[in-house]
Amino acid sequence: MRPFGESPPPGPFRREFWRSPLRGPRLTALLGLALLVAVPIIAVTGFLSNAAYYPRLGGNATGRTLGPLDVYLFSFPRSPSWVYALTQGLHVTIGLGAFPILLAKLWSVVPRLFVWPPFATATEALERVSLALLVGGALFEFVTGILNIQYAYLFHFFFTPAHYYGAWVFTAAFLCHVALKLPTMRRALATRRELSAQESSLVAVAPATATMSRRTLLGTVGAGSLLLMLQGAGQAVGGPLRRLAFLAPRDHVGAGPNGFAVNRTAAAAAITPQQVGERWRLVVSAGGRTRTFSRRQLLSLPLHSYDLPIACVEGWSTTQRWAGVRLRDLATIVRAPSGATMTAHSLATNGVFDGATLAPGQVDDDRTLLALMVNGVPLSLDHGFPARVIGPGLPGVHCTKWVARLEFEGA
Ligand SMILES: Nc1nc2c(c(=O)[nH]1)N[C@H]1C(S)=C(S)[C@@H](COP(=O)(O)O)O[C@H]1N2
Ligand SMILES: [Mo]
Repeated sequence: MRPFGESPPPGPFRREFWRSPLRGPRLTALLGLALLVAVPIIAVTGFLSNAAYYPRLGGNATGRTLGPLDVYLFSFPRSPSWVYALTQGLHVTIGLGAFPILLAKLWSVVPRLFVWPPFATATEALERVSLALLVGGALFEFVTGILNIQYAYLFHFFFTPAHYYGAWVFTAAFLCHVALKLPTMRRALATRRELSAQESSLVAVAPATATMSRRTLLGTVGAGSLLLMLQGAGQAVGGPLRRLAFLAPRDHVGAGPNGFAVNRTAAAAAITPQQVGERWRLVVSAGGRTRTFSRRQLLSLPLHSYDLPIACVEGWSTTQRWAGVRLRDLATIVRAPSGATMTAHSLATNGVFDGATLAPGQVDDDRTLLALMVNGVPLSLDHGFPARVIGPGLPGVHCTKWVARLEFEGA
């Protein structure tokens, strides 16, 4: 069977089309090595993030039904309380830093994507498909991830499952690719000699004059990567380092003790002063039992305070001192069964994260609070007044603001 003609069509399928003298196995291998370090960190922290979100609990699945790939063999840890800020900070920071390297790597091998004939044997066809999954998967993961940082859940129901299942495709294709290419990479890194166009299909057959050196190219990619990582780290670590986050999409809103980053403002959530005024009540329920609290009644319960981060999936984080009632204490008041989950419902109803379910371990943790105060003053409306959920190791999406109702459900 010969589905393709012997000679390639004019254009990118001809080797002479690709003229940069910078391309070569060594450049590709160096960029590949950098990705070989970065991608496993990004992948592992990404899968951890999915586990941290507990999508197996109904209230967290953002509308999707769980599939066979939703395997969770462990509960996400809660100590240290910044564990999720760390894993997700790494995911986003290293992901941002890896993006220029990925683009440079794709550029360095782009002639390979246009080989002629596209495939001659079934094995070659299979290899092309795996390459398409690798390149497509990588671009899809990076582009959706980066867009999500800027447009927090722009895709709403789409982002979480798409980024998650895309990650499986990308990870599988990446593992195959590494297994196939590791020897080539090692060989290329071991040989100092420039290879000829006959020896490597990455080398141009009719090279143009160089407009920059390979060193300049690597330096530029490295500097871009470093800059993105510094800005990512500024967001992830917060505090004074936040100044580094020159692309930070989350601004400070408010001043004084409430002057720290806000993802979703009260205005965006369409919270009205009447909803959170004197007539606001918290409804706590377990089984058929229901108790109602005013904010004053909540403030008269034992209050506890802890330094805890809000750590968003978008990679930014901010640690503040929160004070409020332990969820555990509220569970006791309504006689929730031990091992109960807790679902928070917000006054806001126009967002994707106007509620979330916490797992039993998170509910029982001393440090998981229905926060009423922050840094010694009442929460500002933008930070979730009258009450918000906060706890150790929780992804930001679990820290429901403007809470109206807490529902404990038996084990
Ligand atoms: N009611 C409500 N609470 C919410 C959200 C929301 O959209 N609605 N967003 C969550 C997300 S994704 C994060 S990261 C944190 C951010 O807290 P902040 O908006 O105070 O910065 O709030 C969480 N609480
Ligand atoms: Mo978030």
